[in-house]
Amino acid sequence: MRITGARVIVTAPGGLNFLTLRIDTDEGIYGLGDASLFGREMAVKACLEDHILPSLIGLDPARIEDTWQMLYRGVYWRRGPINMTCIAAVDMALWDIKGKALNTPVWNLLGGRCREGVMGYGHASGRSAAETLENAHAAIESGYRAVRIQSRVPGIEDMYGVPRSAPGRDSIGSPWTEPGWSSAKYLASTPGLLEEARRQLGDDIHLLHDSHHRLTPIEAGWLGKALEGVRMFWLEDATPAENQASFRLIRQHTTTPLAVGEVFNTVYDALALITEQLIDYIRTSAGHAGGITGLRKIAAVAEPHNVRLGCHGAIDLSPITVAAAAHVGISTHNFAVVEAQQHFTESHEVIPHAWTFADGYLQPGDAPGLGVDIDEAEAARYPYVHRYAPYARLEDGTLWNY
Ligand code: GCO
Ligand code: MG
Repeated sequence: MRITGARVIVTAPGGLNFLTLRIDTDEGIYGLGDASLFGREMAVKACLEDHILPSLIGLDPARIEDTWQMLYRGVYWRRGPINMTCIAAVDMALWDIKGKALNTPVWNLLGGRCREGVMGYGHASGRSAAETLENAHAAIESGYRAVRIQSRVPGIEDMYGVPRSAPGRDSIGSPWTEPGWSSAKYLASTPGLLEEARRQLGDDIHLLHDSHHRLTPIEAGWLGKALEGVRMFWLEDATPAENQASFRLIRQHTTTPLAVGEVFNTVYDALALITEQLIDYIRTSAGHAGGITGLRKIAAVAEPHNVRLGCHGAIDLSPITVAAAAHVGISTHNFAVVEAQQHFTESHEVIPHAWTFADGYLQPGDAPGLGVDIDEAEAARYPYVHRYAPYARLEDGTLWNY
């Protein structure tokens, strides 16, 4: 079999941009991969179209590892989100082709099932603690066993992870600003929110929380310590992790489990975190960390260090990345949980899939390959939109981490 063509399909169902790579072969089998990268979509498209796709024509699609190494090791400029998202898309499409060619699901090629389902965590958020907890009860009623709890902090109008003050105010067009972040206010209210969540939701529910890079390492240590009585499943992205040594400091102060790495692209971004056992969960996704091959390399390093995968699965990653997580998750021993934020209805229509999510667990299904497709007529109904994450600023106007 030979690769005869490859192209990128851009669509924004529900207003979120998805990039899908389709690789065609001379035997009529095609594979799909997710190339979505929120806020930098067109850079990924250009990198694929101008630099990567021409080099794939004529290659044997069965040579997944060799192609991965060619695009990673064979190119002078390594790592980085744009490059690794491109590699991810190619890699997923090749696994999809291999599964279809052998008429078996990708999870079977990865070693077969090692669990009955992949636990997914839901989101509960609100503009008050009461609203957040009401939504958490609803998430549990809908079947989730693990829930991420985020609430607006009194005194901060708009912040990551909670409904906006003015619905309709949006990030379309150009980046906009979320002013008034205060770590002091956040730290004053967050332990109480999670204590109340534990009290109301009981001991059987896994509780998660995402600080979204807002804290300094010592503040993160304080928060982790303050949350120890809650027995959190994890505290996510407590501090930015470019400096992996930050986590040594956090670890000295708290036994609250730590998750980090949705913005990482390779195992090297987390090597010290993993080998020094400074974190408990690595958040890398197939979509942003070199595909199924990239994720497996990370899982292999993490396994002997007691670090488990807890993949990023926000709705700006397409249902193809969810499929990849389902196939890796069902067949990888140290896979703990996947973020299972519910996609918009339009996203399911544009990218139909064999994976299902019910009673808190993701199932990859039995379809050959990744079990995904793209309806290009539907996709064409949702043109690209300029959309960015906001800029966070402190109360005095200083730019802060979003
Ligand atoms: C999460 C993430 C997302 C990201 C988003 C960026 O834990 O789900 O933090 O909400 O902010 O995916 O593109
Ligand atoms: Mg996050």
